[in-house]
Amino acid sequence: MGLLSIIRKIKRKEKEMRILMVGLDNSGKTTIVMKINGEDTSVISPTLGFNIKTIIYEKYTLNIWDVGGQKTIRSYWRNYFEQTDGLVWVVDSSDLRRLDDCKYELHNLLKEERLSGASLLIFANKQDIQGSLSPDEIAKVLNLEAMDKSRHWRIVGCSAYTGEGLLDGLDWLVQDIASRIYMLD
Ligand code: G3D
Repeated sequence: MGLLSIIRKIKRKEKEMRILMVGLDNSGKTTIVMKINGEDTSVISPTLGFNIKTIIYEKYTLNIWDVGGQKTIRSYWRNYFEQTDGLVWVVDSSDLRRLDDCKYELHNLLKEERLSGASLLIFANKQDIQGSLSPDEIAKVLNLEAMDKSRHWRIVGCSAYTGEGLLDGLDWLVQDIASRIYMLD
């Protein structure tokens, strides 16, 4: 048995999921992870490298990798792709100026072979800010319908400040991954 198969087997046994949080810098990735984890979100510093948080959700252990999104470090995202079960793409729905950049980076990421089987949750974050685009509007601007038909994806509006939408999104992601990986349970 190869090493990869052994790792997969252990992972299945421990009901672990590896989730990668990406998106442009300042979209709210770190705040979302902190809010889900019940931490104080009033003091947040930019993610320069990456943070890993382990969260127990229902009967699953989620290893969430929050990777910095600054332009200069986006080329390092590929170092984190291996064994990713779920991808969370976070959008700042109030940052209309950078939506083109956001669309380009997302579609670029989705070309990656190693992420082809990952479920994709798009968080249209910062819905609490007046003038933010709705999830439907974000879906149009990002041209999500153009994605490969085999991709499991969903867009959910949320606010990392109020917590609105976060559990809805996370729940869909975990159930979708579970239905693929743990379908024999
Ligand atoms: P990042 O990890 O994607 O780079 P951060 O983003 O989590 O560091 O958040 C970037 C800024 O956006 C932070 O503000 C944070 O408080 C704010 N933010 C994150 N989510 C929300 C949200 O849902 N609503 C609002 N209004 N703001 C949000 P600062 O001022 O620290 O730069």
